[in-house]
Amino acid sequence: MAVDPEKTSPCSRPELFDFHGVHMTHIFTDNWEKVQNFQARPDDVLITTYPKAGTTWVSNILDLLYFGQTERQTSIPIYTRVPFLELISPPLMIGTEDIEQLPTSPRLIKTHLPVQFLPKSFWEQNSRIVYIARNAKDNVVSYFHFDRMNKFEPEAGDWSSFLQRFMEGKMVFGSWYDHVTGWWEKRQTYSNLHYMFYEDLITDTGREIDQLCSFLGMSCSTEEKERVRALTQFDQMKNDKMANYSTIPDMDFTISPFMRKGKVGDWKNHFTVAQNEQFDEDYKKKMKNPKLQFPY
Ligand code: PPS
Repeated sequence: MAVDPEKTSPCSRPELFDFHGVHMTHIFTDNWEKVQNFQARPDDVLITTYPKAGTTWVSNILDLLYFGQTERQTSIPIYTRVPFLELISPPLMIGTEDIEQLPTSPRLIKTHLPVQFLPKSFWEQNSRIVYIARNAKDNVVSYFHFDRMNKFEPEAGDWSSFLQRFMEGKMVFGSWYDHVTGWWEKRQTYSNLHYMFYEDLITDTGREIDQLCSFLGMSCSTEEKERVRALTQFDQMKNDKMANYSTIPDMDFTISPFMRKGKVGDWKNHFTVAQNEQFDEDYKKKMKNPKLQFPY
């Protein structure tokens, strides 16, 4: 597949377009054929989220649980240890190729794909999938600051127009509402899917690590789990060059750091009362499944 270098220039931000009913940018669709034909393995572990829901945190937890604290953690950035399946930004990052080159077993793989776009081999191979969901209000705030600082994202614009676009699902990877609901409902037919919440990770990281270990069939000692918990606390990761994305030149940390606040409830510093009322009203119409509840 030929890649137009113009389109991948970090100087020009990519445009959003409708891709099979989901808003996307070309850096996540240019490699579509290879993504769709990707060959998953039965022991692959897929870390799946809507953007900004805790992917990096859980990636780091799983990487430490599986491979321990070795030179790997101190010398290889998290985005190389856990490649991003659908990302294509040649020559540095081509998710499908980066995964093929992983020396580890299992392979830890990151994706933001909505459930209907996941390559079918993951289902066929019955690979383990960890899905992390984050409440919509904190999620949109985190996404806003990310789009301000990341030249690989469309322009963020101002906060109120960004919030409007979020409610309309005109974000890269589409509608938050469809994403979290689609993956939630998939649990009914696919049992190898562990659905967890960012807010629970904040409240009791140790308990969530326990649950991850049992889902992954791992027997980790209490000391081991405690070490992983401590190593993946927000301040620890914020200062860890191999986990905090500071090695990516197209992210401007003077605008906003990747590890920004790491909290539940920061939305209260962004939403006006009117925005909050409008958001809640719209939310009720879109989120019809009473079992899928988020702490705000
Ligand atoms: S991405 O770009 O989609 O992969 O981003 P993602 O990693 O999913 O989400 C980034 C947000 O997760 C926060 N984060 C953490 N919070 C608490 N503890 C730890 N260890 C941690 N690591 C990452 C990060 O700060 C982003 O949230 P905000 O609200 O912007 O701070």
